[in-house]
Amino acid sequence: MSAQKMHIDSYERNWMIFSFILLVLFASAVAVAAFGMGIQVPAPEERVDPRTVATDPNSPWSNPGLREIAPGKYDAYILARAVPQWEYLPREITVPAGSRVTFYVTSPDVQHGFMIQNTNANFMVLPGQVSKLTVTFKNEGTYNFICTEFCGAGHGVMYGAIIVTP
Ligand SMILES: [Cu+2]
Repeated sequence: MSAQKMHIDSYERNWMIFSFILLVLFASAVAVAAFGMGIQVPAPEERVDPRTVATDPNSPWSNPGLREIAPGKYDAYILARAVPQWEYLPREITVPAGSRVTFYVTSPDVQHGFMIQNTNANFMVLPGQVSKLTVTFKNEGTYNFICTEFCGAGHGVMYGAIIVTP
């Protein structure tokens, strides 16, 4: 007894082959972006209590700012807030060119955004959650960051800058 050969219409078979090629292409594109170009997806790092995150002395956001953890490597703790006024703390960060900065951003009140111009950093900042992303600043210059979520009357003045010195 021989196995019966299944009949597939050539039109249908060509579409199946085409879809399979597309799947392989998309998977390769994701692999190249992740491993070859080092593109990361912003991930929720940890949960925090938004009521105490800015005031608890054990919370790094009670004293937001830049910490050098190794030569050329920094952790930046940034608080995005709407109360008492719309702002980022700190509003300005200065690092030398070539620095690798890991941002840890959270909000004690409402939802904000965090987008650094001329980089691939663009993520949401949610109360109760820490958003983390690492950016390497190869070239000197001023990289403005802005809030990308409408967060109230002062949304338009919610911005800051990363100054990369030579
Ligand atoms: Cu905002």
